[in-house]
Amino acid sequence: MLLCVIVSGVISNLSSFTPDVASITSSIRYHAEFTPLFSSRSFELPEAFFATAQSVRDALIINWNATYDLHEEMNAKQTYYLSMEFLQGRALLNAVGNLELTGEYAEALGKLGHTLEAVASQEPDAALGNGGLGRLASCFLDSLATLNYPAWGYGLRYKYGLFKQILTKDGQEEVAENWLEIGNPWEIVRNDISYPVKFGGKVVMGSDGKSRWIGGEDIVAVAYDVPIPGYKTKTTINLRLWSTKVPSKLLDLNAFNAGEHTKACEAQANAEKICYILYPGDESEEGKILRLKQQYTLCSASLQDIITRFERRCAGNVKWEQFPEKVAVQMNDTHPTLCIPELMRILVDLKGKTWEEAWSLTQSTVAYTNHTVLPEALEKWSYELMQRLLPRHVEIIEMIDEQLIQDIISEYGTSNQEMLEKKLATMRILENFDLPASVADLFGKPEETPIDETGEKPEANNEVAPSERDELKGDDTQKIKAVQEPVLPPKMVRMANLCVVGGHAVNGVAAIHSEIVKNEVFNDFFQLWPEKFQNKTNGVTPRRWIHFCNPDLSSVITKWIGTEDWVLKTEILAELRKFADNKDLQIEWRAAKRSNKIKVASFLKEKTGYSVNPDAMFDIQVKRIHEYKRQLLNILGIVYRYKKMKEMTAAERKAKFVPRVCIFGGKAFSTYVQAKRIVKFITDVGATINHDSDIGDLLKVVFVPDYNVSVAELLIPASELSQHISTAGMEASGTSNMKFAMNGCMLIGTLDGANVEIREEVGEDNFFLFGAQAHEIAGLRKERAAGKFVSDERFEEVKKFVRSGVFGYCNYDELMGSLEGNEGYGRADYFLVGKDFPSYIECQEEVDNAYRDQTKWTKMSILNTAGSYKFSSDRTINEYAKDIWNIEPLELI
Ligand code: B1H
Repeated sequence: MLLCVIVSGVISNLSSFTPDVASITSSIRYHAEFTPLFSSRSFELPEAFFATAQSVRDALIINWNATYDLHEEMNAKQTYYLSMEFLQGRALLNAVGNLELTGEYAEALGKLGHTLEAVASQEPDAALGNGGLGRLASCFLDSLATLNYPAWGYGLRYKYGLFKQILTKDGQEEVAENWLEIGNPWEIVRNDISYPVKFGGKVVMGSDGKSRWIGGEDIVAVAYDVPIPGYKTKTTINLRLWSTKVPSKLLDLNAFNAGEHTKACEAQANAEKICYILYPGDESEEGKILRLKQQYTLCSASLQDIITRFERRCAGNVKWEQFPEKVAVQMNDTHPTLCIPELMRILVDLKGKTWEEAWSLTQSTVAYTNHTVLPEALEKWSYELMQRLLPRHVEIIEMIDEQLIQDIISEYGTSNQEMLEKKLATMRILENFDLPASVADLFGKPEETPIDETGEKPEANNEVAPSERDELKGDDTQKIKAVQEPVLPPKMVRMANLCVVGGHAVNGVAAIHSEIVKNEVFNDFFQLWPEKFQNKTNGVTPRRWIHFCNPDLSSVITKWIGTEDWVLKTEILAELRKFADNKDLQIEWRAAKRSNKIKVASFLKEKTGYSVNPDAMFDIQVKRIHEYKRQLLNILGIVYRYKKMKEMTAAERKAKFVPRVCIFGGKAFSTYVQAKRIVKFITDVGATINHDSDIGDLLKVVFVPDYNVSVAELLIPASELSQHISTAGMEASGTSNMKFAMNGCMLIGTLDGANVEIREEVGEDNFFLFGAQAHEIAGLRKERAAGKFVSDERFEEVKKFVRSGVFGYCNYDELMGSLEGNEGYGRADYFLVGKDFPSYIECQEEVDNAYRDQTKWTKMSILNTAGSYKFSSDRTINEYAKDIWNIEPLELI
């Protein structure tokens, strides 16, 4: 590791700033006084939050500037993590914790009449992400800073992040969340840093023989910087978020003067709307264009910024061959794929590199992380739409595609045409395209494209995908037309293929997922370039996800292993194994869990009105609502339990079942109808069971509204059982499973994603396993389609019970119907709820039995924390740094 001191006078003066309680108090007072947002006479919680955050920001900026100067001076290789999502959550407690100033800030605020906790709870969550993928990016930033890596994050500054979820009697409703409404004290507007970004226009050939992209719509991306402090280090890295605006020259003053105000501001509104909302639904054409514009804005502005910094650090002697020695770009899923053609465009069109030079630089710089194998989530863009918006990039993609075809041909030869055609059909970046002229003759006589009655070859249809077309319920003329005209499948650009071809490394996010990536999703590429494929099992930051969110348990851990170093070196947690049977530790362990459960009980009361018993088992499933995550399996298990309880006497019920509070949380994508039905169903089941006086504290079902990072920080420390029950092979990794295990929670789960590795680490006796395995899934679906599936009678019983109307009748036919029949995606129980139901409810009985023995359960809980050390994002980041980025830590002293 390189250790460096910056000797500039200004910096050393500022770094001598020591934040004791007195200076923190006066800094908070100062900011309260000079923030024009508030009256200086009032110091209520909102003012206190803002002033405290600004005072913390001052401390961060000193380290942030010093870190920047160090990176500039040392000019070491730097990683840039590009992500459309960063799910940061709240920053205050994390920042003061990382600065090791929690006690000082608590005392200073105490003097000013507030508690740090109450002040911190004023902060809105920064929810610039949907779920695991965005939160992973944020955990990575924390680890990058903590481990002193020269690295930055790049993303978009959405004005509205993930929607706020409200639960009404009709189910989920979405409300826009204006997280910037009171201003964002953490960001630094960089009006000095902006780049032009272009859409549309056309490509012309210049007199120098080079392509030039001209015309179109010009916008500007402006940087907003967010300092990201590391834990117990001065290193404070940068998260640069782009916001879009119109170049001032485009404000139509003439129109404005003529009173046409809307017209005058049209360009401005168009530019600004790019960063309005996180992932606008892409159902409509308009939505698609906006999403592509977002992706390109992120890629173009970030690369221009990276290249400007690279050139500046070369100090007048730019050696492009050194670019990959100074820059690593990581693409978080396919969303920033346009980095590849954009870097090629900049290098070839603007920096005068040859195609070959540019391709070699691009490939050695860029790497790709895959986060999903769900076919519907592997991004494809309409070729026609992309050509309209990014004509030069499409030319470049066509050249990359052609080059790929040549590579495939030279690897496999042309003797086995059938095999070659198959390879090309799956591996090409361009889907549903004829072969380019340069290779077409290698394939003999090309198949005649059918000629329609007008005598012309039909154009590929880019409007409607075949599956959607089948579903169209148009009038008769439409149907007749569809029969008469041979409609070619739409021409698409496969972003994942472009990533695999254009990057030097491709990684999955858990061992089992990376195997599926190699052996199924990208198997043809794996055969061609096995050396590109890697696994990087995800991790979570132990700072936010245990040390700060669970201070009670953290103190117990520190006391028993005799050091707090485990927060940085989680492998020390394994030492807890030695004490797992110790009665005193067990008593303290349970006390910490109980105090967390009491906090959750009062939170649930406040948010839902339901009272729960803190001595019942807290059983939690929190994650995005998706059929593959199988919240439906969980709730049907609860319904079954309820039905059995109702069939028993009070004494029998008490003897058979352990009291449980079943907690759900998660948002359904606004247009995902089936997911919304599941939310509604869970709340309806809760409404019935929670009011049933026969049941009382034996069973409660609570759906926590508006699940987000802060709610997770509250729930996870209080959890005793958590559910990670996806259909095997469908959850790439999962990351909440790691957070729960770290906090001493037992997992019930399938052999999917990171569950597999968690179970290995914590021991199979400390993990409740059930369900079909990934390699069996395809066969089970086939069996089902052939009508061979024999449903368990308990599954039939539970569906019948739901249909009987105990919980009302709303939409339950559709929900139960999705679990029946033999064919169709989203129908015929595609996610195999019925198949796994018997083993799931049997496994839940084992859970009840284990919970009855609290000594045994507490031991299992301790062993979960002890075995969770592998799942620190510090481990993950060290692996990326070594195996993909080739970067070294650089520490400020
Ligand atoms: C994950 C996504 C995702 N995988 C598209 N894919 C999105 C795809 O807005 N979009 O278009 C947003 C997100 N998210 C998750 O990534 C996986 O499902 C989890 O299993 C995994 O733990 C997480 C982090 O790797």
